[in-house]
Amino acid sequence: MGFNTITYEKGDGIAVVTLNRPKRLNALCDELIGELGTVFGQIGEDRDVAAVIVTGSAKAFAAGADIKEIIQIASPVVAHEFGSRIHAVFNRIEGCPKPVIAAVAGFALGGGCELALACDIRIAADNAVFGLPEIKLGVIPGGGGTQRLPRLIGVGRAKELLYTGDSINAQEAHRIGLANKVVPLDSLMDEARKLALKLVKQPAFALKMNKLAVNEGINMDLYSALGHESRCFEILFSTEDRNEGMQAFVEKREPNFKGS
Ligand code: CO8
Repeated sequence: MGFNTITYEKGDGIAVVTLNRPKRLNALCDELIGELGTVFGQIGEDRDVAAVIVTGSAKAFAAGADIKEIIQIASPVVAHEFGSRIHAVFNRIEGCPKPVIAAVAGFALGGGCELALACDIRIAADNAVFGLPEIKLGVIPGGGGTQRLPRLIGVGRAKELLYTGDSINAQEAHRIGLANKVVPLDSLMDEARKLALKLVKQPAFALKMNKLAVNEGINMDLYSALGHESRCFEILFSTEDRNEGMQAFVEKREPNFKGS
């Protein structure tokens, strides 16, 4: 399927989704949001894909929602429709049954930062800039920023970023836990692929249960979440990969996981 605002390629079990509106710093226009939703629908069902990388072309990951589009929103009703659509797409990315790595170079602002937050792991190039500047536009983040950021880095630090709208560099993002690691710009995609390849080799269903345990458990109280973890743990004792993993350990050899 052809796309206008993103590019999509896959190989070695890895899908790479590249935001591609370089003249607008990959601002998330309506068409791009729709295409992201479509491609993640395909990725979710594609058995050839075991890990995903989301990145941006040119000098940005994404500089936020397309302000030249959202300036046209004239009522809370339309804003609600827009926000619901964003949430549906970002929730689809967060809920993707495969691990999703954000490879962030340059600006990840507003909706761009929120997109990175919907991914499982964020690798930042040393030129990355993160921020939620919506307050400076007279609004607040509408793509999950007020919810996913505090869950990731803590309420106090998140409020400082949300209230000031200040941007932070890659090192600061790493220090506060927003970025998992910082790498030189020219090795960003190599690092993201290296991590993705490592994940491709993991037992796929166990990886999926890991993701479910974390993503669903984080929205529960502790004891419900521990029960949820138990169910995810128990079901893995019916898989061939569990037999293979433990047998390989006993036989002192590398496991050969099949994803079943
Ligand atoms: N929307 C539309 N166009 C943009 C955006 C944007 N978010 N960001 C940059 N552009 C355009 C610029 O207008 C410019 O186009 P033109 O040459 O035609 O004027 C081109 O991209 C290059 O940008 P700059 O010349 O400004 O580049 P600089 O390197 O000087 O500055 C900045 C880069 C600092 C990133 C600057 O462009 C900037 O501040 N951009 C806006 C950042 C921002 O406020 N983002 C938040 C947007 S609101 C939001 O995300 C709400 C989220 C709600 C839900 C989630 C939606 C997906």
